Amino acid sequence: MTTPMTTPMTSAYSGVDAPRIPDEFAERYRAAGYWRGETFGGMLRERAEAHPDRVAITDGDRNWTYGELDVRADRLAAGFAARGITKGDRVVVQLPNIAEFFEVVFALFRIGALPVFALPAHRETEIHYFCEFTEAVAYVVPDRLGGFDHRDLAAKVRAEVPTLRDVFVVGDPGEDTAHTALADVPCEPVEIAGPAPSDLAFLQLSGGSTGVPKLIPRTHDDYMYSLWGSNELCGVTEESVYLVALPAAHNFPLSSPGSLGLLYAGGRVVMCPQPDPDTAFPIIEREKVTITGLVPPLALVWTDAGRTTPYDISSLDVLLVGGAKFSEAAARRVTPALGCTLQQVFGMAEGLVNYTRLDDPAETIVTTQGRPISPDDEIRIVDDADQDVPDGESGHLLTRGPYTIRGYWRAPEHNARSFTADGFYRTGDIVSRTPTGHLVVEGRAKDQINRGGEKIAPEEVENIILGHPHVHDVSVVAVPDEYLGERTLAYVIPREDAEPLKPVTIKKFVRERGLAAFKVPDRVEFVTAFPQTGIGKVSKKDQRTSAATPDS
Ligand code: OOB
Repeated sequence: MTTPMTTPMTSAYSGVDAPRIPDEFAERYRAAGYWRGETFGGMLRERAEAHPDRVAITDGDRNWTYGELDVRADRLAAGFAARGITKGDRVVVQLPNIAEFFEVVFALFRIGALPVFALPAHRETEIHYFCEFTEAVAYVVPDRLGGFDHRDLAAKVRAEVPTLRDVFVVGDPGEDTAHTALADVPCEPVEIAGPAPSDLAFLQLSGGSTGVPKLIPRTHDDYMYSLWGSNELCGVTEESVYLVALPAAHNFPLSSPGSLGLLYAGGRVVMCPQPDPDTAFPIIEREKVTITGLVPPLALVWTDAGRTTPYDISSLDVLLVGGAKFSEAAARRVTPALGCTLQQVFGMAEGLVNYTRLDDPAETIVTTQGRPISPDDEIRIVDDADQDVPDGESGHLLTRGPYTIRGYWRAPEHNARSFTADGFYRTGDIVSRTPTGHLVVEGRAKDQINRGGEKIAPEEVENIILGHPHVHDVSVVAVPDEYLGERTLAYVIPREDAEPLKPVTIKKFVRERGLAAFKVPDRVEFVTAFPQTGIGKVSKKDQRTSAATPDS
């Protein structure tokens, strides 16, 4: 076995690929104690040394202790390094909720290579883009998932993206390399120059409102603060047991406080393969889960099931709900049905996370989306001209702070629009603030659809549909939906000489182009023209209104 010697580098992330938090702010955040100078690799090592035999990850019948996870991450880091993966390299990771997710990402963290967190639902269009845009050197996949063969997808993408040297498979590798084979290869101990705390740790995906998802560069320092800051507000201790019910790679189950928060606290992370109550409730009973996070549609399903479930879910203390607006009526039902405290969370992969506090009055918990983690999270609520609105009024939410990015990765033009000159991130959310400083999400200014917490950039779907030979024009909008909050509707203008089109033809076309299933329009309607705004742009507002009106 090899144990990589990890020597933390002092050279910090230079900021060539994305604007970094300016030095004067970084100094302030360090002096305030937010940035503790830790790295993910070092954090795991410390926990493993402090309590090697405590269980870190439970996945079915498998229980990996902190000691075991640490050794596994080391071995795999040595294997990755032996394949030429080095600090700063990008590796697209697309794994489901399995223990190996942590083995892989901690191995990459140790090296200082950057995981690019793809979701299991992503397909060829997205994966090709992530690999090509980040010039990824490797792609880590499961063998098959839900009837889909990720090795076939990997083979296609590898043929198209020259930088992609390796595909590593968790499971049956087929013609690629098993991740276990990597860890088994005997090799000389390798000297790995690990990352510095101010270096990038990974690239997270933005929900996006443009044709392609933007990549979010997070550093060890800043992300680690969001973890321990969340732990304090969510009551996480080494006794806590967190259920990863949402896709593990998403920012919410990863860090709010999520699996990484739990590992930071020395608690236990339990993997849940599917988030439905029939799968999750028996796991909660068996593993005595104390805390988990859900998007609103799932919270509704859990609340309904909780009233009559035969399983004992009384260990559950805290249910976090976020990712999309949780209606007040639904929020009121959580505690009576599930017997736990509701904590609303309004966060974003770009940084800022707001929580209702566990000891907030019940009314605050059900009517607001919480307040920021940090006293140094700066919040501005402004009108269309960037002027601050009076307290209590709605406006655009701008934010800057110790764990919010100053720019996307390799996207200078987009950054000029998404950030103010003095570094505030334009969240695209419309909010108001209560006298206690709690935020209430009132709406959204960005052209994005929030389908039960899954974000869809209409432009990305429109670009695909425009590729259909019989389509003249298309506009994708949100339609209100009782269960998901919003669903998607594609208004399509067929070409004049087109063969008659059916909704199913368009949906099939989008699916075949290799887009995640949640982005396939729920409804397709054919029209002869789009409503226009005064200056001749497509009026999505009018389209949304007519879509929301029955029998329009
Ligand atoms: C979370 O992160 P993202 O990056 O997938 O999406 C961020 C966006 C926000 O800008 C907002 O538009 C929406 O999702 N959102 C909410 C919300 N939480 C997120 N809108 C209304 N109410 C809420 N409670 O979704 C995310 C990241 C960390 C923790 C929780 C959620």
